[in-house]
Amino acid sequence: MLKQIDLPSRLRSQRELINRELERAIQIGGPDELYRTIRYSLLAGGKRVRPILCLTACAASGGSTEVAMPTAVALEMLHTATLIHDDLPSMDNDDFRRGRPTNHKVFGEGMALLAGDALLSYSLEHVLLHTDAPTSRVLRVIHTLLHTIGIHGAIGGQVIDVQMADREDVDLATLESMHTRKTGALLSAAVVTGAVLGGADEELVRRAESYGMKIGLAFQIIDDILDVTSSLDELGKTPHKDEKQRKATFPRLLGLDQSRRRATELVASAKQDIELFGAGAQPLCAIADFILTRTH
Ligand code: GRG
Repeated sequence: MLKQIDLPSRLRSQRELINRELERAIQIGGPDELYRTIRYSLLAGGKRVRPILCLTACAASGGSTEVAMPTAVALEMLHTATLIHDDLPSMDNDDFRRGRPTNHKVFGEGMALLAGDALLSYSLEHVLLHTDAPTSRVLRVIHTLLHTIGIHGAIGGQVIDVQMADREDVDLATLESMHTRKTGALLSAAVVTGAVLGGADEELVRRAESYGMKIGLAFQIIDDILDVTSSLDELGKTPHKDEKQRKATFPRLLGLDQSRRRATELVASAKQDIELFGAGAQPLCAIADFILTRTH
């Protein structure tokens, strides 16, 4: 019989560890204003789901926290870069993020753009400079991260998002394709890079990728649901934004109940994908369940 995991305290201690590492990783000098702009968004809280997934997948594959930490930190930098850019007036045009005014509201659009760019390039540099692992694994991590944010990942997904604005005829396939790129790809990359650094074989990496894509889409469905059902205090960002912008969302296309059912099915299927990890699957399953029950 497997020991039950105390997920809340595990998440809390991993978040603290990651926050300490982020604070350390970002002491890089450079222009003061850029440094302040980066810190403002990177150290503003956040659930740290992507780095936690990376550390957990690495441990499930037999690797150490140390070997995965530079990539875990890089994933949070990349995620923060996408949030800063996503909030810009030319994109989603948001005023609040992580419980405070968005980056461009405080530092202006130019600095916000540059902070995102700087996080993007520095994240990859950080992995290269600090990962103590075989070169082939480090190169695979770098390739996975680049692919994930590039044309076939977050940037490609954002293009679909921009093109979808004001369109009333968006179907479920287009919506899923966009979120697979925008949200699913980075969550999946977190699990894949963790597994690669932990020394998982190809079959396990494939399973990790499939699990990551499914929990990534479920994460986005819950995000859409929370936009309808939560408050600014709970979310740390503006609620009912999708409705106001007449955006295509899962609740709009499927309704709340059906959306929740779809997320539940995805999580159940993701958990099956990783059974091959044996005992190591348990914390990954607990994180998948957390994604369904999260309140912000
Ligand atoms: C390459 C810099 C760069 C950008 C690519 C702008 C853009 C193009 C993509 C946007 C991707 C994006 C922001 C998707 C939304 C993903 C999502 C559900 C974010 C919320 O994540 P949480 O809930 O946030 O984990 P916290 O604050 O907890 O970290």
